[in-house]
Order: sequence, then structure tokens, then C-alpha cells
Amino acid sequence: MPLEIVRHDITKMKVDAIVNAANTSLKMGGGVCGAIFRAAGVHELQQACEKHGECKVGEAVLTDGLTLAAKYIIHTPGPIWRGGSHQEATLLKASYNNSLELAKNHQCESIALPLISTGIYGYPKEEALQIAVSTISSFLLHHDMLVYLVVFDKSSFGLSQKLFSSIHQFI
Ligand code: AR6
Repeated sequence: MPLEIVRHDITKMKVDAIVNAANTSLKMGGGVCGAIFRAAGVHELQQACEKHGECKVGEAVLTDGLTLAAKYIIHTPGPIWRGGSHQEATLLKASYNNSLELAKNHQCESIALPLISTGIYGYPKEEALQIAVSTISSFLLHHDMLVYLVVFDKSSFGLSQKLFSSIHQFI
């Protein structure tokens, strides 16, 4: 099964690449970004990110996975939700697509992505979940990769159960 929705802590996923819901400065933040920096090594990951400078919303950059089980971390700043009429859906799709393309270009066979923008950036979870699943599914029509969409909090998990029948829970 090429796309699996799992409930897990993304920092613990044993995959070739995990995706960070980053900010455009590529600095350590809260949420999944904070968890990834802490798990990978704050100082070392900050240094690796500084080599890239900034990253635009919807684009993606890649660093080493450092102390994580994952070989790479792909950092993508998703859009901040501003009501839905500021290209949020287009930019969120771009975050998923550019992350997947970057993983493919680095020969990744497996990747785990969080629900980008649905925490601190305020994107409505149901819409974000639909965009994530449809964008990943389109990518998988043309590429061979094992993709995990990782939900973390209780409400995302409940929503995933409601919308999609098969969910694997690890926490
Ligand atoms: N594993 C998987 N998912 C997680 C984890 C985890 N360990 N921790 C949180 N989530 P957020 P955003 C989920 O806020 O909205 C940072 O400061 C969380 O439940 O991490 O894109 C960055 O530096 C939510 O569903 O990212 C940016 O400044 C999802 O990850 C800003 O926040 C995304 O929530 C990005 O905000």
C-alpha cells in the first residue's frame, strides 16, 4: 500500500526522509518543527539549515537527518491560514509536491509527512487532510514510494478515522 495514514510521532519514523512543517527562516520553532530539531540535535540542525538561508512558502529544502532514524529531513514552510482566499490551498499542495519531488530526487523509497500548516499556522484540518491525501495520491500515480501521512493530535486522528477507513495507531 503506497499511502498509509498513521498516528505516530514523526521523529520516530524509520523512513528515508521525514518532512518538517518549517518556517521561511528555517529556524527552530514549536510544534513538529520543535520536536524534529530536539530529536535531530538543535545546534547541528540549525547549522545545516543556515546553509540554505531562507525557504519560500510552498518550496522545500533538504538537510541530513543527523541523529534521527531518517536519512534526510525535508523542510517546507506551509501557508499561514488567512481565511482561504490567499492561495492557501495552492501553496499547501506545493509544499506536499515539492517535498515529494525532493525526496524522489534523492532516491528516497519511503517518506513520512505531517499535516503541514494545521497547527500553529491554523489551516482547517479537514481541508488540509483532503489536500494532503489527494496531492500524495496524484504523485503516487506516477512514482513508486512508500508514503506515510502522520497524524499526531487527537482531533486529527479522529478526523482521519472519519474520512479514511484504514488508520494505523502507534501512540
Ligand atoms: N509528529 C507528527 N506530527 C506532529 C508532531 C510530531 N511530533 N508534533 C506536532 N504535530 P505545527 P504548522 C502535528 O504547528 O501549523 C513552527 O513553529 C500537529 O498536531 O507543527 O505548519 C514552525 O517553525 C499539527 O497537526 O506546524 C513554523 O513557524 C501538525 O503537526 C510553524 O510552527 C502541524 O502543526 C508551522 O506551523
